[in-house]
Amino acid sequence: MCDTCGCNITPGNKHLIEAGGKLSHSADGKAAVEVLHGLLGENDQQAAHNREHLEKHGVLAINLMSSPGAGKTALLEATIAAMKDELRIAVIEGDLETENDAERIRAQGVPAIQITTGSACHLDAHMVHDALHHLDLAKIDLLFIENVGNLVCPASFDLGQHRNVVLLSTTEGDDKPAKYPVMFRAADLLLLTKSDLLAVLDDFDPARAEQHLRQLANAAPVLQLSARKGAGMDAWFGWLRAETAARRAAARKLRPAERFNGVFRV
Ligand SMILES: Nc1nc2c(ncn2[C@@H]2O[C@H](COP(=O)(O)OP(=O)(O)OP(=O)(O)O)[C@@H](O)[C@H]2O)c(=O)[nH]1
Ligand SMILES: [Zn+2]
Ligand SMILES: [Zn+2]
Ligand SMILES: [Zn+2]
Repeated sequence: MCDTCGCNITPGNKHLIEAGGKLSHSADGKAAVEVLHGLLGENDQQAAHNREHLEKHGVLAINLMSSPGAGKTALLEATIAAMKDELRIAVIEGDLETENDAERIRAQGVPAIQITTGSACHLDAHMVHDALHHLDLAKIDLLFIENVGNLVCPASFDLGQHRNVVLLSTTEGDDKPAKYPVMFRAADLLLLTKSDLLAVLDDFDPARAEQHLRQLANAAPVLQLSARKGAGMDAWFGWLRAETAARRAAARKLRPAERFNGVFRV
């Protein structure tokens, strides 16, 4: 749970601690600690339920995380433009206040559900669940969840996703994995974004960024790309193709057992 900044309570889960809610307590310190642990448990259960929804339909869900402005929405725009005829894509957008990112995605012609988190600096599984019920999962192959721009809290909340993709832009410094280890340890893929700016930035070394990731014992692939200029995007598309195909194959394996509902189990 987010032990770091006390932002555990979100518009998605606050019904659990309000009067009559499952975790409502008197306000002494011990109760507060119990409530926070309770919220963590509830989040994980909700995330498992979200994953069931997704897996039933063979949807691959990717949690995109980065600091603010690292290029998540720009990456999504370029990815949708290139791949929307090949994969059925939808997006859940997390932001503190505005609907701007969802509007940018809708302009690409795919469904986008905006979650405004208010003061919470991350998405949690309850907020994502509400958004899932606004999407027709039977018509989606690939669901991107753009988390709130923040290198700390989002890494602590399971949303029910299958993969974490973390973006690190060339303008941020190559030592970010060392400074924000929880986030970078969780990465299944690291994207070094805005590679077009490497030519003018003399202090970002992609090899050093990768070295910092390896020092966290994370063997995830590292790709360099520019959503603006298109460089390196093919490797990212290839990764997406492989991951969506694997998810569909896993869903096909599940289906026969479900269809027979145990009656013909041998
Ligand atoms: N030079 C360059 N600029 C980029 C690239 N990708 C994004 N940008 C710029 O970086 C800024 C932030 O991009 P966004 O895509 O909005 O970043 P974000 O991560 O979605 O931001 P938040 O949702 O606020 O966290 C914008 O001015 C983009 O035009 C890139 O590949 N190269
Ligand atoms: Zn927080
Ligand atoms: Zn964005
Ligand atoms: Zn549900």
